[in-house]
Amino acid sequence: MEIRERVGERRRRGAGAALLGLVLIAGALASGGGQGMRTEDDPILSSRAYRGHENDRDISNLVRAYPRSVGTRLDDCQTCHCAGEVRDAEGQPVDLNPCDYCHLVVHPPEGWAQLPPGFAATLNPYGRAYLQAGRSVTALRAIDGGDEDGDGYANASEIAALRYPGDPHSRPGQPLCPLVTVSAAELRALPAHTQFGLFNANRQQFDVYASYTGVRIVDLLEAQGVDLRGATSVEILAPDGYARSFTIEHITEPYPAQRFYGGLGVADLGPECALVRYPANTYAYTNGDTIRDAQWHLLAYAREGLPLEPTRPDPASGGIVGEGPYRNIVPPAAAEEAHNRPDRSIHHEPGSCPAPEWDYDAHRDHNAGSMVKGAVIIRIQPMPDGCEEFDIFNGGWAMVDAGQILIYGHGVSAE
Ligand SMILES: [Ca+2]
Ligand SMILES: [Ca+2]
Ligand SMILES: [Ca+2]
Repeated sequence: MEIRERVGERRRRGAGAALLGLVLIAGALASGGGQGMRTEDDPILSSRAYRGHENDRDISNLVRAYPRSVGTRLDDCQTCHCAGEVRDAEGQPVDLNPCDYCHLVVHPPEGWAQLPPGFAATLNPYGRAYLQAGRSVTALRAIDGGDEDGDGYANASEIAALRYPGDPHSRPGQPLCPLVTVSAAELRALPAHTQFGLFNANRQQFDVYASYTGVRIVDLLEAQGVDLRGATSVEILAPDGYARSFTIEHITEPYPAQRFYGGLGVADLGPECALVRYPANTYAYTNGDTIRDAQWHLLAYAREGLPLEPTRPDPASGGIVGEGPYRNIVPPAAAEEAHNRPDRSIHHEPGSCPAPEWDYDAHRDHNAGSMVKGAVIIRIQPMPDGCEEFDIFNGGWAMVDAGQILIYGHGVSAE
């Protein structure tokens, strides 16, 4: 499922710009590695665990100019990059967070319109000023006194208060937006739902069938008194900066029934040509069977009946390991059933294996990427005016450790 927010009327919110996905973009604020201790003599480097940018130049400049920003919410791409609205293949407006918006420059979806024409178009006013001033530590200092986003606060004042200098909805002195905290015990007290289904990956050799247990997100929101009337999207965020956006329908309505596709594992096609990993228990389904479980957007806490391994940063790879304590489960949802089947990796040479009908197909719903490992925040757009959102970069990993979920945004009242 791609990120889609079919919304008639929307406003660009500061918090909307805070939605972060994986970031691959040259020239974007880059991710550093690890969160080790540093000494006076060490160069100040970004603390972001997620690696993916071409280089660390811009984020290193920011944290050198403003050492207190290391490891804060400012130590990230959205300090200089903006969200954006585009049109999907059906002409519907789609609101994208800064990462997904910037990715369109490299990976423009077929038939989409109003895409950013280049990286420069993905910069917010602060990012543009930095670029124009020379894209250096000196450049950042030179624009210290400016108010690029026009919210009445100088860039340096905003940065000192850990607010976004390129986003007028983020301002020093704002209170935290109303939020609710859901404990592990509270989550497990809600009705549990188990569903078996497909994880279709783009790049990995293997797609996976697995059984996840958790709480339907719609049930979780209802139990917390969240009023979804007027909401324009629901976003799932993790502390490593990964986030995905979903339409309200993706939360409140069931997904299409799934079929089971057997005979695609190593035992069937050999180690080179196999494309699916099956769990020990496949519930006696045979190829083509309809899976009995109703398919919903879940917040899962168990896989094959076992608690999910907590997510943690892996400095060696720059990525993460684990997937828990919570992960949102998003079933395939293409309109055509044939697009909800597994396929081989995008890196697989087409036609080089038997059963080429299972070779990579861009039309299939590669739903695995929509499932956020280490999900700790459910944010509902549009964000209310005049308040600041929770700082996931400082507080997110502690929530992973505690097994907590935070919910905030549109329709959320304080606890
Ligand atoms: Ca400002
Ligand atoms: Ca601001
Ligand atoms: Ca696949």
